[in-house]
Amino acid sequence: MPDSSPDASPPSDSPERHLITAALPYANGPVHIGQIAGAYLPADLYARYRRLQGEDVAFICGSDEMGVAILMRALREDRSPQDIVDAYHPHIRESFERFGMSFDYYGRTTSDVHRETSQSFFRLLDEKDAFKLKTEEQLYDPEAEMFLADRFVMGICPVCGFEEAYGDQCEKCGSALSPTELENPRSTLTDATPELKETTHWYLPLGEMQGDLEDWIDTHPEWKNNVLGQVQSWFNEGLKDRAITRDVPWGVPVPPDVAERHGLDAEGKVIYVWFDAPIGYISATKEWAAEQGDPDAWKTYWQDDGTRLVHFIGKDNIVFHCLMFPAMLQAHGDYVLPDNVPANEFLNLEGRKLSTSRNWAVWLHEYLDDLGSQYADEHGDARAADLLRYALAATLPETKDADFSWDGFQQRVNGELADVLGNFVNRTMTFADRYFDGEVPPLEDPKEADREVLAKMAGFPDTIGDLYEAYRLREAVFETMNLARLGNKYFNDTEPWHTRSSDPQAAANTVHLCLQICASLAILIEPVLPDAARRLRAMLRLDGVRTSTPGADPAGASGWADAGEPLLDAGHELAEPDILFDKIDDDVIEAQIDKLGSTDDESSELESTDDMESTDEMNDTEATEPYADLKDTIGFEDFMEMDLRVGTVTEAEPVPDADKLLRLEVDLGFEERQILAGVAQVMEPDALIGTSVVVVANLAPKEMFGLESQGMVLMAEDRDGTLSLLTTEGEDGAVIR
Ligand code: B3M
Ligand code: ZN
Repeated sequence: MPDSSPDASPPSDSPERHLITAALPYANGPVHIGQIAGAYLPADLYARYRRLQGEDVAFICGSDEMGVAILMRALREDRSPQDIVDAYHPHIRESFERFGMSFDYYGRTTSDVHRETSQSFFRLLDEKDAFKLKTEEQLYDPEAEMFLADRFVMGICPVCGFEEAYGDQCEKCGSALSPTELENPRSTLTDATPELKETTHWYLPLGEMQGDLEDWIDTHPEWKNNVLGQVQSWFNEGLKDRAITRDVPWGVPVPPDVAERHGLDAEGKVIYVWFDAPIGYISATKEWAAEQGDPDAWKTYWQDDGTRLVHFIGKDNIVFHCLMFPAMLQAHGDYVLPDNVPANEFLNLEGRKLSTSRNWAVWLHEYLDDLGSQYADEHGDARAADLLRYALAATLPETKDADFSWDGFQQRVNGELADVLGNFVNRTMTFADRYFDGEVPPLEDPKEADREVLAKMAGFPDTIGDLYEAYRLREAVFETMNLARLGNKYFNDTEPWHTRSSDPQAAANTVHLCLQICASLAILIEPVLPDAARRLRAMLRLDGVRTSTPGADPAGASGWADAGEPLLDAGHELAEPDILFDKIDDDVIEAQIDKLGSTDDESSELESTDDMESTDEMNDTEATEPYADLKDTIGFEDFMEMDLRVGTVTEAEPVPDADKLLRLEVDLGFEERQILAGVAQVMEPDALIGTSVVVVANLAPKEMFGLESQGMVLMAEDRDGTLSLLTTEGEDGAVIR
């Protein structure tokens, strides 16, 4: 058996080879955020990170189209299983694409290559006498005239007592089960109490394979505790032989020649879906290799010791990826074994367990339809995807179950993406645009604070990279945002809006270094925010850097490791500043919360997505909130009475006891004003500093909460009460008319 330990890796100057898989979703329904947080987003973050490091990555996924889960849906809807997978496979693939999943290949297990690959695998193990054949009594539904495999039977879990355990697995405790182990079994087809009837099946003798599996698992003490814990408890119980064939009418057929070897008839027998599905990773890699014009390349990934095979899955798939599939690979002998299986726990939604039948779920395609359509440009999906990618990455259930809430989502977008990252990029770009002709100013005679920020920046790629490599993705993303936080703090501390006139070179140094931080961010944020990274690179005109999109690398490009060093030369011309993230309004959040728990079946929603959202929702807002009435006409002279000026906010802090007010110091060029503004609930004080605002400069002073407000800062108020600050590009003191 090939050795997959790290010492077998190629020398460090050649790129490491990574075969990264994400669990193959059953093509029997749309994808929801629980699955995204469990397997897909973590896999994508990791694959993108590895590509940015310049490593050799094959990122493989596809639809799981066999098995009882598909058949059940088909029977329920009175359609053929093929019909079901033909509808959902493209739907899921498209949702993933819109979400920015960067698979190198997305296959399907109904393909010919897959049938051939899984049948040969089965045949080879049979010829090696790796299986046992057992004739046993199994649960049979006399009404449906069918054996009750897997999900066709429900009952009480013998391990944890959960009452709705399936015949192949308890979704509560994760135990792999056999239908006959369930207490009080009943048919999910007819609700009948099953009878016992004799049949012959192939078994994977996991009991006998336990020793080899234990030896192998022992070589991986670095795996996550939640994964090792589950595996250990199965070892403690003692592994049981698992049937790997079924008497059901949908699946990869048991090859007739293999049945004949044993004097059996293959008719009506298929390979168990958990035997063929992981082989789906192999068949998809074959198809990918063929598509690349190098049909044998799949072997390098699967059979060469240097490969690091990593399976991203949810916790309910641990037993299959850590024991059953490795046992199959060991029995085969030609394959590498997984280097890691970083399984995640579950994601709850608004404090409750996700439930697809009760529609207590956020469906990926609906999220993208709803939030993506808010943007006018053709990148709406990608922009909306970034927000969800970030919010989910920040709450990944890596060590324990985690909760997704819409308020939390809004908080992450508004308070972190917009106020921290977006604000940093925007104030930097705006300053460069306004005061340095849109060019990178030179760095000269850096002061202590400048040298310090440069030194700190240098450490980020390694710190973040180490977290990715330890599969601590949530922390990796948090640490990435810390670079933007560092940028904001440095911008605030060095006060370029003051030094601009008092010490122009100091202001140039601040902007120079802030632009370098923006360039680093344009690389380091890409795993989690691929579209924002694209737009930030365009703003900076940052060319010649690697991207994490498959096959899109310019040769000799700089990548992850270079992000610690300055990437922009003095004099480099920048593009126009652009807002990286818009804030999410309350009504968008409320609409999403309203959707939860609605009784619509997700399948009918899938079919009606195109015509569904067109009129209703959009007209709704327009109908309910009237525009404010126009005020009486005034003369030109009346308007000219008002003295409106541009000013830059130089300080901002909360006003004690007043939850709506912030105390601002505003520089009007010719004088400083203290102004109280009712924006505390919409903006972070830090986010305001350095912003150019519109001030009513001749308004009579007014005292509030013991402080004098010397003017007013103008804001726009939407019909629903949402406030946004009016910003401008004029110089401080400029007259607005
Ligand atoms: N389709 C179960 C799931 O969707 C299964 C994963 C197969 S991975 C080889 O959770
Ligand atoms: Zn259980």
